[in-house]
Amino acid sequence: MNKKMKKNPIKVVFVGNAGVGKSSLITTFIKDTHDSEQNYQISSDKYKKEIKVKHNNQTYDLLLEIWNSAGNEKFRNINTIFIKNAEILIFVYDTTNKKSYDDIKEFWLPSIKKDYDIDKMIKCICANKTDLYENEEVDLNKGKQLKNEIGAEILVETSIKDFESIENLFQQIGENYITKLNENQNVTNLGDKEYSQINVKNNYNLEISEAPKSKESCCKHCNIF
Ligand SMILES: Nc1nc2c(ncn2[C@@H]2O[C@H](COP(=O)(O)OP(=O)(O)OP(=O)(O)O)[C@@H](O)[C@H]2O)c(=O)[nH]1
Ligand SMILES: [Mg+2]
Repeated sequence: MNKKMKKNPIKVVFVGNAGVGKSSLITTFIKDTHDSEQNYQISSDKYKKEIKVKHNNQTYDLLLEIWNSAGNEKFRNINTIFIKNAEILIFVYDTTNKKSYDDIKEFWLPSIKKDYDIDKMIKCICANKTDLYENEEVDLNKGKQLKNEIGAEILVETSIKDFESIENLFQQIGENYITKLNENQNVTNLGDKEYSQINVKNNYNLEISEAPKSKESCCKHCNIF
């Protein structure tokens, strides 16, 4: 099966207070290792990662461009610049730190909403550090409450000590992305449709301008096997 090079990655941005584990989650996922030192970041950095997502008996190959950001208050005001063109927003809080949870609603959401229409983005709440349950300050019910309040599509619990939980985070966002893409195009199976003449500009900033010659490629973000 031919696997084509992905040209236009899906932009995923991590936000959340300093120390909640954004860098750890990303680097663990990318490299399968993590830095146990807590280092405050002074700028954002990005990573690319290809993931496979199963949906309706098909496997989609998605290329993610994962943007990390700095949670430290000194650098917060520059953070939202990196939200531009984001398709997926991941709000991370530390389950052992109530303030990091509260700040999603009190700081991160309003700051981002000021400049961007977040209704057009897939929103994911990530409750991190679940391995530290003895020090838990924010339980899962609070996570569910937040999910409803901000209209997030996804809520996941993660721990850098549990690689599967991080894989699950990325699977969930990938699945949600594909589902939304299907809904937006009002089709049930991308691979079975002819896309010639269709030029869809959907909420996720996707453009399908060319019909795939075979059933391998459905849009500029993904390939179907
Ligand atoms: N036990 C445990 N520690 C974690 C987890 N995730 C992150 N940490 C630790 O928490 C600390 C902060 O993690 P970082 O990844 O640097 O946090 P950050 O959100 O990137 O912070 P800033 O870059 O300052 O915004 C580090 O010491 C990590 O090892 C987790 O799931 N469990
Ligand atoms: Mg960091």
